[in-house]
Amino acid sequence: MIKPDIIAQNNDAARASLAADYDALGEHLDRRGISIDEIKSRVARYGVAVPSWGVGTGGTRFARFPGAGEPRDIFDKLDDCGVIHQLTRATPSVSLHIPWDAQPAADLTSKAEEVGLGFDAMNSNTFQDQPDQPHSYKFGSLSHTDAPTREQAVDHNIACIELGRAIGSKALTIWVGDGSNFPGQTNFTRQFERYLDAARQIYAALPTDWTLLTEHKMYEPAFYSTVLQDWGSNLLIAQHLGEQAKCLVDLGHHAPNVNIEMIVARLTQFGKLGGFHFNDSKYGDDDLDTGSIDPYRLFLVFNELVEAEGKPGFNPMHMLDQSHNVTDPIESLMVSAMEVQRAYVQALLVDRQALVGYQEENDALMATTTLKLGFRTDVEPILAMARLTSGAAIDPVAAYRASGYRKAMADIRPQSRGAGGGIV
Ligand SMILES: [Mn+2]
Repeated sequence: MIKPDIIAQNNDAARASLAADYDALGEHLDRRGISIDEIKSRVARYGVAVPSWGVGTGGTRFARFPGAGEPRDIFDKLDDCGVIHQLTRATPSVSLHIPWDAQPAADLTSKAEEVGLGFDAMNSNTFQDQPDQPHSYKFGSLSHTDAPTREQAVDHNIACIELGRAIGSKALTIWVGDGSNFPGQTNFTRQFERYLDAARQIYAALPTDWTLLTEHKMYEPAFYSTVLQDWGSNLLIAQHLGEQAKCLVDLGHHAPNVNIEMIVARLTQFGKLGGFHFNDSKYGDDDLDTGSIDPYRLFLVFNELVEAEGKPGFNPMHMLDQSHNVTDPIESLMVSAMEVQRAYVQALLVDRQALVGYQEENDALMATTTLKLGFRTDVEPILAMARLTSGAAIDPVAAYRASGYRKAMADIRPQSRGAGGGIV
């Protein structure tokens, strides 16, 4: 973890200018009828989960260039996630990926407690073969033509639920790579039936206070068809399985230019929005840092989320899901968590009453201007003040760099090899 005096030094240097900026923004927002302190406390209560795999350096299918001091196991990963939360107070929980992070529940919970974190959704993995598994997922998992392979995939998901129960998780996220690479390779209908049958068995093992999240993705690793390729198929699954089944939306898992915020509205309208994987994308499932390419789209997604706040049963889970190939993952995750908070605050600033009025009057120009006013407001002083008052750093990246944490980890953790591609 970072020494408190490093954070204090960082904050002392910026405290006075932050106070001035916060007061100036407060006056401005006051004229718009908005209480800056109220917005600040809402953002201070907001958290986004960090994926355990996000703290390792990622790669592409061409290569992976390891960083210094990469985490060796889930306990190192929890240390890194603890640092992210310590400096930002924006990431109170970690989402585990099984079997990569499989360890005895007691060890996981005691380490999480030590670094001040909880556990978010469990993620199963049936897209790669594990050394000791009898059946291969080369041609699919939950939708495989072979019944024992499907059974193995179901059992793995149930094991994820059992471990999750023991560490206080409340959700299982299933993403499968099942699909086909050639027209004619699979029968779309029979493959989807097999998937639904397997998903029903997992759903039956779900504790009553859990949510089952299914995550659609348009393509990759299968390139001709994917069993769960779009939000329509995802909604069908969630409706088919029952009340506790909901859809997870990953911002990178759609065709370019798809109106994701409208998908969010549709799923919300029918009580089926279960959660998010935040990231950003230029072309496909690029897994770039949240807000790095299209912050306006992120804002528009949050506009729908804020619009739905308070709706009965509306409580989607929020998680980052990114791959950091050329940056220090801790820095990228801190910045991304703050970008998520930024979009949330900007959406909170939208004058919804005025917006409804312009929508009713079909005043397109004033409606879109009203929306954009939220996005155009520089809310950094609110985010920074929320961090300062909760004991985090005004400038988390500067404090992190000043701490020398990465160098210290590089001395302890051996350099990993760069061979092989693949995401983390
Ligand atoms: Mn995802």
